[in-house]
Amino acid sequence: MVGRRRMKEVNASELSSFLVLLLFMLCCCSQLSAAATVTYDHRALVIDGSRRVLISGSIHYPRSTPEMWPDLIEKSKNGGLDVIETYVFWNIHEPVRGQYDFEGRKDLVRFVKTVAEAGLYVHLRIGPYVCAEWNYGGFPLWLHFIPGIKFRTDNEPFKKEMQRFTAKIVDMMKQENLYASQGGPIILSQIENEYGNVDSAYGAAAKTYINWSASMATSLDTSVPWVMCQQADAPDPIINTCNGFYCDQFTPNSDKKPKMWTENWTGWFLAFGGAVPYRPVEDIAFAVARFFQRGGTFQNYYMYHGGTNFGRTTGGPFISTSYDYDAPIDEYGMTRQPKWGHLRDLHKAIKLCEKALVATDPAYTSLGPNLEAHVYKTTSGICAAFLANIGTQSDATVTFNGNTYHLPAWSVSILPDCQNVVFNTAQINSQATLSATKYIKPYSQDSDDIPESAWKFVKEPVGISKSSAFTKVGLFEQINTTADASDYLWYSISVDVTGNEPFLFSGTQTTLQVESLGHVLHAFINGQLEGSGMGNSDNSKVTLEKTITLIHGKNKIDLLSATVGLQNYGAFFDLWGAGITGPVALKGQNSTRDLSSGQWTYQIGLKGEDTGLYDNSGDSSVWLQQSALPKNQPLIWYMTDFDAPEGNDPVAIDFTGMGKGMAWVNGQSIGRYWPTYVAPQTGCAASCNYRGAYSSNKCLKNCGKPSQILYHVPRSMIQPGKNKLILFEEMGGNPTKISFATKQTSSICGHVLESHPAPVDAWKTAKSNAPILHLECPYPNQVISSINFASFGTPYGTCGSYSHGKCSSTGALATVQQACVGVKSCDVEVSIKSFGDPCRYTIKHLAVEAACS
Ligand SMILES: *[C@@H]1O[C@H](CO)[C@@H](O)[C@H](O)[C@H]1NC(C)=O
Ligand SMILES: *[C@@H]1O[C@H](CO)[C@@H](O)[C@H](O)[C@H]1NC(C)=O
Ligand SMILES: *[C@@H]1O[C@H](CO)[C@@H](O)[C@H](O)[C@H]1NC(C)=O
Ligand SMILES: CC(=O)N[C@H]1CO[C@H](CO)[C@@H](O)[C@@H]1O
Repeated sequence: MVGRRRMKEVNASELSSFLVLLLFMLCCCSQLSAAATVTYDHRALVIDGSRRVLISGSIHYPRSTPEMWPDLIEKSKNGGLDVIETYVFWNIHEPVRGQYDFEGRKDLVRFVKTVAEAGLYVHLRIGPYVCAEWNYGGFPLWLHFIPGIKFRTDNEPFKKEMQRFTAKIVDMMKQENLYASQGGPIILSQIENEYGNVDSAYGAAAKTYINWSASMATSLDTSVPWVMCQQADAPDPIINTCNGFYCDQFTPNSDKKPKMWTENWTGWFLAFGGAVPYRPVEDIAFAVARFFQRGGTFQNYYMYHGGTNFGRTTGGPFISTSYDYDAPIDEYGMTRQPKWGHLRDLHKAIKLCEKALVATDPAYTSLGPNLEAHVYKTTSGICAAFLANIGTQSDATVTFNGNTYHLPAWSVSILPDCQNVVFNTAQINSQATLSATKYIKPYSQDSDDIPESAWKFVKEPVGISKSSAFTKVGLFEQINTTADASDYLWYSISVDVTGNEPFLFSGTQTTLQVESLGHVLHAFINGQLEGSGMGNSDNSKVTLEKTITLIHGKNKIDLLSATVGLQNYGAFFDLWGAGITGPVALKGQNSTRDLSSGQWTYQIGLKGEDTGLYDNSGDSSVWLQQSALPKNQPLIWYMTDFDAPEGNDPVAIDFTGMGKGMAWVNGQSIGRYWPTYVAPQTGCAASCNYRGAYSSNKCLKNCGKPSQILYHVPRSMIQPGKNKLILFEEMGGNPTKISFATKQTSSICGHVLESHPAPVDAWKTAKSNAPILHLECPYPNQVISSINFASFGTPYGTCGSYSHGKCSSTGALATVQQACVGVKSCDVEVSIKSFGDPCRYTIKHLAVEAACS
């Protein structure tokens, strides 16, 4: 309307500049409409003719919900990412050959568009082998049954399917105009995945397969570069890239390709039965800074948000349902602090160096043993420097360009003007947070637990109960038999006993011996659970030996074998077996009866899986409600209603009391639960020294405790009012012990030394050089309500447990209260100017703990 009224008065030239402006605004407001060319040279990816320093992070779309995506991507953008990387998960998109599914969490196009709307780029790693701790590495199970197929090698049936799916995804992206050349966000794509780690096992065919993969991908004509990670011999024009905890020593296989890091592990994945791995942020920041110090221009965090393995998507065996990964955004979508903030500060510091980084290769000078300077300096005088102390023991003072700098051990300082330090990887300025798990009442306002009377149940029959069961001679491998249609396979046989059999001792006792490839085994004799066994993520095999008592006459032996995620990594991982391959025997003192080649009856899956118990879609009259709810008995389905938790905080279920099984909320699987699988007692340390090379078992916590007790229920799975929770309990548990919780940030903390650099934001604009302690409430409508601790001097401890040291300024609490209480965020200068000097000649620090409400 405004436009039309003005139109009368404007002349032609004004009109045309108005139109140009309009066009310009349209192009800038939506990344989807600005076409860009993407190429590369030896320094960097080149977008529209400019070399770029790009920070990327992995978010796997099916590991969260479409409702979570915008917030996760916004937090990634605020954390300083330019690119979101995701794999494409073939097996969820094509569960049956030729039948595609791109709905809900599988809506790849929506995910890519959500990233574009935030103004970020996408690195689409199609694979289609993805590893990713994902079931069967992302391959659909039906692939295994194609005659003559051999995975990931020069095999026609395999190549045909791989090409078909890759082309399908590329076409889909093209149709939606999602490639950069079409104005979309995709600037990079990946074919295959870490094949170089295993290719020697595939012999000469590996070489021809990789050449074929490269030319197949290139022929799809995406107009953006392709990469292969961990593939030293990636043929031109494919860029070979590095994956690992550190990639600074990596060089690409051609001086025409840039140094790119496609997987930097921000933490590590959790397995059922394992302790919880974490990676200190000082070490990740060190690894990233070292990468850019030594010539890198593109790096990706694996994972930036790990998320959840819903349903039966975990790889394995034994990958847990949580895929939190100790990532900068936690499983629930909350920023993990100070990891997220410290890396954000690092990204800002690196971006301040971008002009110098893209202009030239670094020049290296040694500043002493373990002390390195890399300088990016252009002829026009732009200069950026990275100073590193790669020693693990002692801090150092170095002289560089005539100035002296303090370099803590295992740290990098970034100098965007070759003079002033804006960031040191070991000096954290950003705030920490303490997150709390708040237990809530899920049922009614007067009851803490869901009362026993609110539970209904159905007993899953022991042994064969389905008409589709079949009998065969001998023991069959499980995955070949079930095609992974279910975790479960029953192996049943009956044995007649007269009492005189040589495999009996003391009456009708005998030893049942079962050997299984795993992953979990339950042995029932005449309907009773007699023993269970399970493997672990290192060795999935199970051996069960158990003295049992048989009866005269016919004895039923029902063995239930369960998988916990199919193998996703290693040469020929697709041929790993599972299930009971024998022997199965009854052993007496002198004589053994081998049942392995007997007549076995097989049942794939549970009866309740067939009749729709998990989403209550079948006959609801089968659910029983009795005064005595069966507890601690195997093979029970449970159902109850719960109230939608108030508010918007992320929701978790605490499965304390349960054994092992699967849970569904309103018909959607939130994954396998297994709170009884406890991590080993040893291997954890009270604290983890970030100095020195990291490895996946260096920093572990939670030893002797359940690997996973809390399970994420995304808000979008919960409806207002009543909600249905259904469980299948395999081993035995007490569902009345289950509790509900929400995840919250309970405190925010800062701990900054007066020797830290000033905030990177204040570069060149700050009035003083002093570092700043910045506090900010996590939610939009909150303000800082109280300061629970403040000390300037030598306080010690961590967020939630700070204590005053020998030296402490008396007015610190009042000063911080004055600056912070009642506002959403505050900045406090960490210097004697603000606090006075409680102890001269000592380096002082400010520690603050605050609450928001
Ligand atoms: C693979 O391609 C490279 C060039 O890209 C060539 O040198 C090599 O001989 C090829 N290898 C095979 C086994 O075809
Ligand atoms: C599965 O079946 C295929 C084809 O029948 C066979 O080659 C393979 O060895 C079987 N796998 C296992 C683990 O038994
Ligand atoms: C088993 O062997 C031992 C010694 O060889 C013998 O004494 C015993 O009677 C045998 N038991 C059975 C049940 O055959
Ligand atoms: C070589 C190696 O261990 N690669 C792993 C890197 O990390 C990703 C994600 O955890 C795994 O999928 C790879 O197997």
